[in-house]
Amino acid sequence: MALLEILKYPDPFLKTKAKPVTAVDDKIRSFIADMVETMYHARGIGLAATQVGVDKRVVVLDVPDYREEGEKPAAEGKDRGKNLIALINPEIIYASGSTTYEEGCLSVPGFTADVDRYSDVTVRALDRDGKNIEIKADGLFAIAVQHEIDHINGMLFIDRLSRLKREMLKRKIKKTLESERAL
Ligand code: QAP
Ligand code: CO
Repeated sequence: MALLEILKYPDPFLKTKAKPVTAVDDKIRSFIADMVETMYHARGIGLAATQVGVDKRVVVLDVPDYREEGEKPAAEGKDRGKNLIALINPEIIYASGSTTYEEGCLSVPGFTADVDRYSDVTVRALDRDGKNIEIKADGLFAIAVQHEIDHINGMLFIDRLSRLKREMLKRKIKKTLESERAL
């Protein structure tokens, strides 16, 4: 097990469209274990391979069932591991409805924005054993799955905002990064 380095916006690797996994073997399972460890260490609820500099279609998620209003979306304490899932080569095969949620991202730490997405999705993927699975998702889990699949397609939540909001947020991030560098 090992902690991996999480790439931060504007790292150009985050724009990579990741390649499908061709064999679900021990090497992939070991990488998934490292991703899970890294996600928990960073107190996230989802992490995609692209975020740790790996060009593979793999995501891990552990989305808690219940959160207090305004609480950070971390899977903590007894909830940790309860909803843990790894998805290999995930694909959205059905989507409906719409929802808006204030999203954050481990690759854009400290910033959030309201993002519009489907409220309900069905995802087809391979699990850690290479078995075909199909998952119906709603609520925060549906949002998280779409957010992570965006990552392996080279997209950040910032890219889902209207042009004006996107430019405003990018400017804010740039200014913050510049002031941090000046320290
Ligand atoms: C993706 O995001 C997500 O800025 C996972 O300071 C986002 O785990 C799924 C995090 C929204 C569903 C809804 C972000 C932790 C974690 C931060 C995360 C931070 C600390 C983000
Ligand atoms: Co993210």
